[in-house]
Amino acid sequence: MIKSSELILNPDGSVYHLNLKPEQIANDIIFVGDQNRVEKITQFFSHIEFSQQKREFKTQTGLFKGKRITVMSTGIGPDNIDIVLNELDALVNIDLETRKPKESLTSLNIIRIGTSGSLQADIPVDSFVMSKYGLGLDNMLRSYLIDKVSNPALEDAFMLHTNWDIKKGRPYVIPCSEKLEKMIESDRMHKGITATAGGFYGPQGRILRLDIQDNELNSKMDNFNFNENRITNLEMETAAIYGLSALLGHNALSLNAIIANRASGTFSDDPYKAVDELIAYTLDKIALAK
Ligand code: R1P
Repeated sequence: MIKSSELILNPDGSVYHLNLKPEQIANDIIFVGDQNRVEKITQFFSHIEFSQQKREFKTQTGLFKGKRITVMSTGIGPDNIDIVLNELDALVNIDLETRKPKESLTSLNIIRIGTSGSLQADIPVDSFVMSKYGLGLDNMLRSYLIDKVSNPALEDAFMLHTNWDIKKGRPYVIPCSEKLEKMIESDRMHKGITATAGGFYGPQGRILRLDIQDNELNSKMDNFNFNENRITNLEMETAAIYGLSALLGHNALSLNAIIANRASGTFSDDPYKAVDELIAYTLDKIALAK
């Protein structure tokens, strides 16, 4: 039995941060970072059966072209992903009455629709990136036993190429779900490794007033190549989503609208348009899937 200090439930029986009960979520789930992006997606639903928000975690479940989908905001960063994935998994794979893991486990399909900065000059603003791998620079996942899901060869190559300082912790690499990759891919998508940072400024090489540990990290990342996979973009959630999903038995795929190009120093004139297009693209692919 999992103690009430470890799996915290609210007085109504919902999980602590997400404020959700098992029947309120669908098997197909879309993650967004920004809580205001939830309704940009659910505005296209024919029916919304449920709406909830606690802190930055806003959830709506409804129907799109007959398919039941949950859309949920995760807020920013891998620490939030730890909360969201563990509580979502508890909703489907732990009996909240007995507080015991279920014998038969459920696999959720999780697709992130995010925004991100490209590291490659030829992946311009307003394009879409699908993350074949998540490269976690943030350490969150290292609190778990990850040897069965991580990719030491790719991690070692990255550390060697960038002369990575191990004081920052060992990066981890986790692949996407091949099932979701096949469902969503098309010529419209750039594909590659998405680096996930544990912060927005220093951890992504942005210098305002503070010196950073490695000024050259972004340029070293942009010419890293491992078996024809290069690092396409930099954001703050993908590797953590891939890692916890792989460990817990869920399928995950991360899609990002590129709103900044760090190589050319440009920012989209209309970042919302690219996000809107990625939303329409993804919803149609989910609706078409069996
Ligand atoms: C930073 O501004 C946030 O934007 C990106 C980053 O990953 C980070 O969460 O994604 P979202 O737009 O999905 O939040």
